[in-house]
Amino acid sequence: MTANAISARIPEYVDEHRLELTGAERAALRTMAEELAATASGLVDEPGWLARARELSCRLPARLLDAVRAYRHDPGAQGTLIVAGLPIDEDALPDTPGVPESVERHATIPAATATLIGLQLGEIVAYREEKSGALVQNVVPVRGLESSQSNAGSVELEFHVENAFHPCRPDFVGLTCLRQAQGRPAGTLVSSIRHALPLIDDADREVLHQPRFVTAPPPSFHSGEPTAAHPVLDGSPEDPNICVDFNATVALDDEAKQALERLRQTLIDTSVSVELRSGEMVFVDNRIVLHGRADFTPRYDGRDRWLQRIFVHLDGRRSRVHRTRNGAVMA
Ligand SMILES: O=C(O)CCC(=O)C(=O)O
Ligand SMILES: [Fe+2]
Repeated sequence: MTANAISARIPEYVDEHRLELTGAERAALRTMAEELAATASGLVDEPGWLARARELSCRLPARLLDAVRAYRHDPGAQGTLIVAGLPIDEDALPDTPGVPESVERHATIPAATATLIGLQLGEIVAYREEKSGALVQNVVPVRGLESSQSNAGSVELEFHVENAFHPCRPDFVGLTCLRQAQGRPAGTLVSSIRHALPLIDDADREVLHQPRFVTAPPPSFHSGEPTAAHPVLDGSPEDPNICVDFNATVALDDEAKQALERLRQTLIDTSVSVELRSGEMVFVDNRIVLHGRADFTPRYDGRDRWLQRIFVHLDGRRSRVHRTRNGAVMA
């Protein structure tokens, strides 16, 4: 099917939300991030710091607020929001961390910037059982974990919905690029069910809407139980949500297995590579978009690919039962 035939069959969504900040907007954002870096305690995970970040986030540049609001209203066909021109100075960064489970506890300019934007999209959350519950997590290659199906690996990372097994998985995943991979770019791969759906036949859609799949926690989680049987597609048949991790979801019968394999292939065929450069950030709508990563070759020389990740929920009340003392971390 040609691209035109595909677009004729899907509703008219914005395809990709994208904003390039002007020099003046970048300077304004830098001033806010610097103020936050100097706000006690200077620690991202501390409730007082986060409260100040939430206040300041209301004063982001107007075009950025507009872009975030439009994306929240409707994430578009590709389900991504890309913001370019963030105040990140690659030459001023320390070496790319190389240790397992690395997180950013300090209110650095990149961490503060992502937090400010994320707090306008929704509520920033984390999971105690993953990366010690830090709100800003480093996505870096780790020596010895090359073949791991986690963000510490460097082999191709299978398409997944983030924490697909979890009843309160993120609504959005935000990835900020501090440092691009050396040599060949290592793209974050995204694939939207809104692009893939027209290519899935009716029989497969019906199977995928039935609770014939089970999903286990990803390797980054220290504990957690596999789900009960769940559907992969859910909600509106013409614009469904998707919940699957091709490294962690298994079909419970042969027919479901075949439908799942065809879905995987269709999502690969309709995927897009987002090759972030330093100072660019992408949000993926984790309800309609799967993400993964191309393979790459780390050098472990302090100049490797370095992203930072945040998770965003739209409805804090829904996760309240998992969050102790009404904090940001789910138990
Ligand atoms: O490295 C990437 O581009 C994405 C990795 C990933 O899936 C994640 O950090 O959740
Ligand atoms: Fe992921």
